[in-house]
Amino acid sequence: MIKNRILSGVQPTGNLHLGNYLGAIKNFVALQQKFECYFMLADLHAITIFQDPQQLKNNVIETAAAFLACGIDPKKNIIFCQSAVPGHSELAWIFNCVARIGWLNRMTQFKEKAGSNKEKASVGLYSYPILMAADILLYKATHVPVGEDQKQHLELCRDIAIKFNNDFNCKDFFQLPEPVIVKEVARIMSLKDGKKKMSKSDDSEYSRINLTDTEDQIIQKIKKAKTDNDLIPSKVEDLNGRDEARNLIGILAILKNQTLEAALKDFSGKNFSEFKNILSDYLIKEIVPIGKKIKEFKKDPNNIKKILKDGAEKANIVSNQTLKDVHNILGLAL
Ligand code: AQP
Repeated sequence: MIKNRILSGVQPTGNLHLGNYLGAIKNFVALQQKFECYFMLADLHAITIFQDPQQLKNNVIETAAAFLACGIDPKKNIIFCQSAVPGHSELAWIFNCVARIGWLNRMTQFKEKAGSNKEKASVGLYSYPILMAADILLYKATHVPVGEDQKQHLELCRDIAIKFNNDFNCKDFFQLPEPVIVKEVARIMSLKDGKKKMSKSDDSEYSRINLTDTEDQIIQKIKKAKTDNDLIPSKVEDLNGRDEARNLIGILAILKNQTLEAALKDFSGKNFSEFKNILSDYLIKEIVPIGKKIKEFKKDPNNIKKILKDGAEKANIVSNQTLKDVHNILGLAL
């Protein structure tokens, strides 16, 4: 029985931002101390929405550079590109035959991502959670760090594991992965609209802080970040209905490793201009060094490619074993 294995990933879709960092990558860095970690660049997930091929290649290098710049250690962890391990696609197909259409129809993220034009969305976008289940179960990951938006997909992964084990009478073949809910998992919202999450694909650069932003860009973006005309309150409940204010104060609280209450205490009764200067300072301190390291790592793409190749080799060993067992269980490829 595997005890402590994590699988997580980030789509190489460019513009890595503060949300990806505080909501995911920073937590990966902490998790590597306690778990055996598989961190993947989820390029097969990325292509559920059209990606320019050359841009995708660049984004893979950029995202891997960001992993390294943030402190993920390639000697301790397996960092790899999803498409370099064919087992992901194969197990996803097998799970397509296990999962039920009704299960997928309940996935709210598809509804959000496909928007009003569902008929025009790719089939891949619809079956994305099946590939995610394959990603996790291929390595028999025991734990998956998830934010709110991914909880439903992890439930689906568990349902697939249960049905597979039952249908094929192989009790416990797939262990049920547990969510790792990082305390106060950061959900960082757009700087322009506190109801929308900060996102790589937002057309406006002013909606997000990129990990490669310069000091000046951070200052400008925070200056222009939407707030309201009221003063900063002293109580958390007074932030209700003030999404932009809550978001900015929340970001500062995370950066200072404080509760929202404590952050409010420092600023209650003040307006946002002084607050924004301090927030910019904290962001610059945290983000600018990462951006510099990303640029350094990107200067040597061959080093990054080597790390990904080594990672894929290790990942393929585990993947091939799982697939061999699955073939046996299903009566495939004698
Ligand atoms: N705004 C966010 N706040 C907190 N966490 C976030 N994540 C993404 N946005 C935020 C977390 O980052 C990890 C990697 O995300 P992803 O690239 O796999 O996909 P995503 O969630 O679709 O990210 P984006 O930035 O919103 O990209 P696009 O615009 O391409 O869809 C995940 O753990 C995610 O929760």
